[in-house]
Amino acid sequence: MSPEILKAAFADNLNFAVGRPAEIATPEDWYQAIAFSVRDRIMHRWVRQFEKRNAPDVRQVAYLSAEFLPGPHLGNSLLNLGITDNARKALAGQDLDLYIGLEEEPGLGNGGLGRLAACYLDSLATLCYPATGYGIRYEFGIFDQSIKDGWQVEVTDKWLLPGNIWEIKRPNFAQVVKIGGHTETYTDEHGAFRVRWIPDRVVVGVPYDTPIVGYLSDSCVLLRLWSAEAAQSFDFADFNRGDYYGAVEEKVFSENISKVLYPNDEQLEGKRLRLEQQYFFVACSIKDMIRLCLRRGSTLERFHEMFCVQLNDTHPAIAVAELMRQLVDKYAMPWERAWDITRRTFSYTNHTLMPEALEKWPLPLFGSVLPRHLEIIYEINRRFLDEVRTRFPGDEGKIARLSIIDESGEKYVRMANLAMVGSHTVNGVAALHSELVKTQLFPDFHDLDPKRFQNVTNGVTPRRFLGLSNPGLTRLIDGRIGDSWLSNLDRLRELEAFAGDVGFQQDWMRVKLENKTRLARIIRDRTGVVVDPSSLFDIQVKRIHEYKRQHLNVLHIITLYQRIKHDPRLQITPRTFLFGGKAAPGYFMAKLIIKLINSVAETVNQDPAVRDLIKVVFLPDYNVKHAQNIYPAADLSEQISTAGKEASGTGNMKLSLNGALTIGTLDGANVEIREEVGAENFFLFGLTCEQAARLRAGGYNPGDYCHGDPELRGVIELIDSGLFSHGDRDLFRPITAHLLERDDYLLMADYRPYVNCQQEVDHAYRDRHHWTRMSILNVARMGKFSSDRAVREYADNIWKLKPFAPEA
Ligand code: CR1
Repeated sequence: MSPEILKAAFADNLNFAVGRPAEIATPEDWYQAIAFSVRDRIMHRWVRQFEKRNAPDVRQVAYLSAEFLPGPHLGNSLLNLGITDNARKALAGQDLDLYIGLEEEPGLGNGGLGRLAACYLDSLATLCYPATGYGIRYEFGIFDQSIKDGWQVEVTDKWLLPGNIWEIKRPNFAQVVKIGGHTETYTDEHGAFRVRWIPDRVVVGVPYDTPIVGYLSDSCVLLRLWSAEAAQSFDFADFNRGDYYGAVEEKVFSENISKVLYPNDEQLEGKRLRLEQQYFFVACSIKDMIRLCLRRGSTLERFHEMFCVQLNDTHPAIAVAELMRQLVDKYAMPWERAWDITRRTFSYTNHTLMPEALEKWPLPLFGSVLPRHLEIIYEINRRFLDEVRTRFPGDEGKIARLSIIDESGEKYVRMANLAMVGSHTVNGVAALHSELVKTQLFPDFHDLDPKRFQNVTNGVTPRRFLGLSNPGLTRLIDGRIGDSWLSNLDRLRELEAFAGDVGFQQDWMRVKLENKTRLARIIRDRTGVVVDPSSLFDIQVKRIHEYKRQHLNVLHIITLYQRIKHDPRLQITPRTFLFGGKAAPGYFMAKLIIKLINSVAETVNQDPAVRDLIKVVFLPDYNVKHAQNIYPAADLSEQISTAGKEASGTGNMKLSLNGALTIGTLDGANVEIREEVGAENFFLFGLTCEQAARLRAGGYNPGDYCHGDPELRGVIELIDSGLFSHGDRDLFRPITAHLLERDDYLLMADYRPYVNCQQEVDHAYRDRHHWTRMSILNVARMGKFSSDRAVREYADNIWKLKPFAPEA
């Protein structure tokens, strides 16, 4: 697409879609004109694909996810369409990056799980797989984070306020969803015994479609997000009776369902509204698939041949019961046949072993929202447990553990068990995690049917996280190995040949320094802290969680601070410690960790004795947009979770892909990253998962580690002294007390190995050529962690899905 054509398109859209004369157009107007022009081109591909997509033999994947975190669309769509340079030319003299930067991102996810879903859509589109991502169009996404006096403050995310150019409302495909009420039995016209559900509320789900274009692929996938609307805007019956406000209230009540994303990451929120959200988007999506299936002239007998449905964690697991309800209650299919179709349709990805994340719903709550589904679940469970009993007669313990209903105390519906029973395949998200899914999480299901268990190690899209975010490095790589690596990441391996090339190393260092300089400017503008771009950028960005151990990083910072204070002539590698991440609003310890980071930052950054050797920064409001500025500037990637706790991690992949070296534990995908890049190019420390388990089993006493290590004791005492809290000795006591008394995440045990490993990092960074060689090798060996590889594995091994056209 030539610059001239784009120029005309921008002018047309400024005129016709935005309605502003060029002379007075603001940057926001220009952003809109460009976005409309890009959307036009995406829509053109979407329409062109219509026939292919709707051919009778095309099977497609529906990716059901309560969260999608795509990031701003404009920059990525320009890149994927291959028109960034021409758009720049078309704008002759205007700043395209400024316009790109104006876009609000759809923050419809918490962290890794939602971002993974977005990476998979990018790869599905790029690889020409027929796919739809189904989710919720939250009016308010994940809160914006600001920092006041060191504390996190949550601000409502009003992402829709400026309007959203990328979505198209499709009222004609709206679906009605029932909620609450009771069930009745009746006999149908053939004399068969049937059940009907009389709800006490109905809401309408209206889909908003965002087409996602693949990288240079001519192909699109759809992100279809459901928004809740009142069944009728005004209930005129009430209105006529004079209950005007009652009618409006009902409307507000219905629209609540898609109002706000629950801001918990790996923490169950057992609220009625959350269950309603889950059911709402699942019911709309299943009905949408049934509609498409029938429209394409197929019968529901073939539903599983037309659709495979991936459950992104247990949030959409109610889909198992909903498909059964549709097939049995609405379409009068015999139970056995419906169950066979259901089992062939679903597969389930587990994303966490954290017990507090495993979803379960109190039975009374579940029954009051979904009375018919509860009955269906009882029946699924009865048949399933009968089977189990024949295989393991008399093993009541096993039966209790496998049951979808937890009856050990207060009764619950276990969503993971429902997902397991209703799926043909379950997978974990990294090799280690998938093993733990078998041995720790679902050992009884594994005994029952080991073939059902698979692993698909996560991946990330190199388009957004290298091509778009790191243009400097992209150009440098292009210059050596050509540009086809963005769609074939294994080709990065050709960079190995240049790892020792001094000229290439210098270019590599120059690009890194440019990226760090840019980030330093952002840090100064957003926090006022001045950091030195030539210092080692040590970065930990991710949700704040005790198992991710941001506070272990802080213990290291205080250790260095203490050493510098004790020895005024100490020479260490100057470092900038950068943190970013949100804490769940109700997670006290995580919020206190943010306060601790900011308090240590305040003290350390201002102390002249530190001689600027270390700087500590907490960059507020970590999101996809900010992440894109941070990854390219990282020297060191902190992946320091307690072994066995991080299912995979994906930030670890993005940082490594941008040339950061990792300091990390043998956890999640770190294990495979280390295997790929080579142990000599990875800073490993800490307990393994088995060692951690043994330590806990033997009666772990964290206090012993502290007392046996004077430096560690000094660090804890310094926190407790009030030095970082204006004399308040109690402020951080919940953290230090927990570390000394319980230390669930084994910081005390891992402290010394971590600090020693950091010393190796310090030394290694002084040899810049060697460091740069390691950095190049990290990038060269990241091929495995492309989401293209992951999506192909899902397609080949789980979905049995074929791309539209054979790949070139
Ligand atoms: C895991 O904690 C993983 C992502 C994506 C998260 C993280 O290690 O990379 O999923 N889990 O698979 C999660 O959000 C609800 O669970």
